[in-house]
Amino acid sequence: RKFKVAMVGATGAVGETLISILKERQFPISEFVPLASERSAGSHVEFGNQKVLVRDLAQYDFDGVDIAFFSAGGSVSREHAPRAAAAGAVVIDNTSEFRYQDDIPLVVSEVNPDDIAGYTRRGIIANPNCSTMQMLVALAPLHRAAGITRINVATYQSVSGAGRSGMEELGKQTAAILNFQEFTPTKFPNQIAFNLIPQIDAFQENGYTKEEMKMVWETRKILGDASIEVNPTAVRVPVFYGHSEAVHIETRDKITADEARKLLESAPGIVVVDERKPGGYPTPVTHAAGQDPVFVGRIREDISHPRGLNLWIVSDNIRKGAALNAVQVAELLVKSYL
Ligand code: A2P
Ligand code: 11C
Repeated sequence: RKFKVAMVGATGAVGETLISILKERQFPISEFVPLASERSAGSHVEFGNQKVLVRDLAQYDFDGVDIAFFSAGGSVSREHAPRAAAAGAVVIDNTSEFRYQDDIPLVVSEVNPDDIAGYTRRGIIANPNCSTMQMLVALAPLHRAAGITRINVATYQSVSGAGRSGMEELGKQTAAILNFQEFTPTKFPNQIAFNLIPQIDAFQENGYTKEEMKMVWETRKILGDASIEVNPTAVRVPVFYGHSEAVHIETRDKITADEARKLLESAPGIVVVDERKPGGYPTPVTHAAGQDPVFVGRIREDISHPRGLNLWIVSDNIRKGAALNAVQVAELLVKSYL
């Protein structure tokens, strides 16, 4: 069977990658409907060797659509995802709009695929935030083996997480600085070229940012364990594609670096790059950008804690962090449920 697939945000950074991953993985599509705002309606996107007309989401009726991917921001999902679901589509939503609602499944394909079954309640499946996604692909096997009790994490997040305009801002600022020109930051709250910014998304009342709290809420929901403590600091860095994370875990049972390395080497979706020599670790540019796996390196026991372990986790935030996981969820959905 083939499926009618709609894509809200088809002209954006995640949408573009969603299209190429659907094609790469030969997702069974009978009809593809790209949707965006009225700004892009009437333009075309490339779908394999076809050019497909982009339609205005606000005017579009989802009747007959089987699967609808949403990657156009939370407010767009809030308004339009429920009407797509009411029309009979299963929505796979890339925004944070529905993630924290109890009757909405939040799924990492390698970690909690069985939670997809809950899609029948609202017709919506939420895709986690990129920084949570790659962290949990790597931590779930360790959690199953040794019981993670606490996670300390500092992220190094690329500008593509902020969409096309984030990438444009890094490119333009870099060019301006190298040409001794003035500029004013617009997308990010500070200069991002040749700099880094310890703020992603809005500050919350507790002094953490929303990006940081997403990692707390989503980790507990996906691992199904509300007792896990998560202490994140999220930082934007001048990298185009690929988020990196310095992660420190504390476990109930002791796990050695060798045991962890073995577990990760045989876990799905992970490539271990962990040689203790110059260059023997993953970086966003040399390993992750444009690739599917979550790369893990710098695996070592914590010299300050008897049951502590350190890891360095790198992945393409647009692929596994968003588009790839959404397609993997769609694949599981059509295989077992539709
Ligand atoms: P548009 O091309 O019409 O602006 P990115 O994350 O790279 O910034 O991309 C955002 C995506 O979300 C784009 O495809 C954009 O389409 C789409 N989008 C933004 N606002 C809306 C809206 N109000 N209705 C439909 N699509 C929207
Ligand atoms: C970033 N993580 O890197 C954000 C982007 O909740 O899906 C994704 C926001 C989300 O800026």
